[in-house]
Amino acid sequence: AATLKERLAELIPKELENVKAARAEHGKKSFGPVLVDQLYGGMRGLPALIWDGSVLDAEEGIRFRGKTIPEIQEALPKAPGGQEPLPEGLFWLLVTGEIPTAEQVTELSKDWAARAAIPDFVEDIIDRCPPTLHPMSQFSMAVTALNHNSAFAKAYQNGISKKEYWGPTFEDAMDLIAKLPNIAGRIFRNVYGGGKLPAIDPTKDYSHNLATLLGFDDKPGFIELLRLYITIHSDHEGGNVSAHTGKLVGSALSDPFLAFGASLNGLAGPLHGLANQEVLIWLRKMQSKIGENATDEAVKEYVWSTLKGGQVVPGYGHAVLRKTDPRYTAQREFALKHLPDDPLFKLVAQIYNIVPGVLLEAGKAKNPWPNVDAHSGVLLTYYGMDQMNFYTVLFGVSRAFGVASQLIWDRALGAPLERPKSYSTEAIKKIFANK
Ligand code: CMX
Repeated sequence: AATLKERLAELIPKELENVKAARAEHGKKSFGPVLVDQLYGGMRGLPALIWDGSVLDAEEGIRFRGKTIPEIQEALPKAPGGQEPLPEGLFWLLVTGEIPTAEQVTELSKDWAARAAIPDFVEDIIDRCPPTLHPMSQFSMAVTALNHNSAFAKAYQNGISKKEYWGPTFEDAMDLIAKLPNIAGRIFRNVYGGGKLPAIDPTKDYSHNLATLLGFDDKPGFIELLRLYITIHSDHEGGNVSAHTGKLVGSALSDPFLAFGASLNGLAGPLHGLANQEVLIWLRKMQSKIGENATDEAVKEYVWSTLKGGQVVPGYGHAVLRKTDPRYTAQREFALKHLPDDPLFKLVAQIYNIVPGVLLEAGKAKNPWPNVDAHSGVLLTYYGMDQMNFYTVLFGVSRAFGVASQLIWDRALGAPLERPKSYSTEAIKKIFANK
């Protein structure tokens, strides 16, 4: 069977033709008007990017290469005895658009295990961070420092031809993903204790190894959770802050480590990936204020007090989605299967029945439904990971899968430097003075 790189080499010439044909047929067609409001409004809804791994529908949620979350849960290879898809298979799907065989997935697990070691100086950088430095800042520094050994940066210095960019980008993308468990595990143990970092086991899958490095591999449920977690957090089309940042920085031909380091800094914001930490903090505050097993009325009042305090309800709302996030639903189903009686899960389920009504009544949020971040912390807490400010690191490990696969294609298809046009308010006033 072909390796991922061999399969890519076959697919790239076909995709170059496919893009050429699409541009020849549709290149001069208009997507409709651009409103001045969109320039001021965070470019919401502005068609602006090509992103092949996944497309987000406002009503239905994400599809990875055309497949919904339930469909990939069904179709992708599982670990022996496991029920959740292996993220290795999701990466193969994101890169090729094809479902891999079990054997191809096993080869990826082995390949990543073989690439997993991080340079000594990167270990030193992490070890020198004060434990008070947020894990996401440590994570981003370590990933950025991996640029030291970038195959792409080296090849570029040596004058590689544009046609060959994708080869070393692929190697960097694979190295990036492979090295994240060692980085995440090291940060976790430095910040929260847990002793010396164990070695990667080349016979185990990626999620199993990540669980081992974090110190949670004695819980089979946690390993299964990581497989699901990494799969569903991997990609959410191209316009979200972390994905778009990676693509933007990559478009300057910054290598995948520099590009993904930038993605992580965006993911670390509270309106984006940090929301999964914020949800748990918010839930804990609520419990300390109104107690456990609080009535619906008391919860409702607490939600209102958050809004009246000028704060957002973390884990709810979305810039694109207008229905419950299927990533939330997948995690809820996992909870119903593995921890139906967990008190914190019950609170999350109770909130699910209350927050949308309050947000609708408040009348501001365009989407009152929960997003991915409303649920993940509860599942991690159940298995003993209650270190909330580490949660976004796990989101980051996962997001590498989506960003890395798009970076490979951007270099394969010769994606240009991104450079949209900006205007000052003075310029806008002048342009539209008499219109
Ligand atoms: N709680 C309170 N107010 C909210 C809200 C929420 N959960 N979601 C939206 N609103 C408010 C916005 O703050 C905005 O208020 P202003 O008009 O005063 O600025 C108004 O409703 C309109 O916003 P919107 O168009 O519905 O939402 P945006 O596209 O601007 O923002 C998002 C989307 C996710 C940032 C927002 O819903 C939010 O802040 N949610 C809470 C944070 C969160 O869960 N983020 C994680 C998203 C998923 C992820 O990226 O990981």
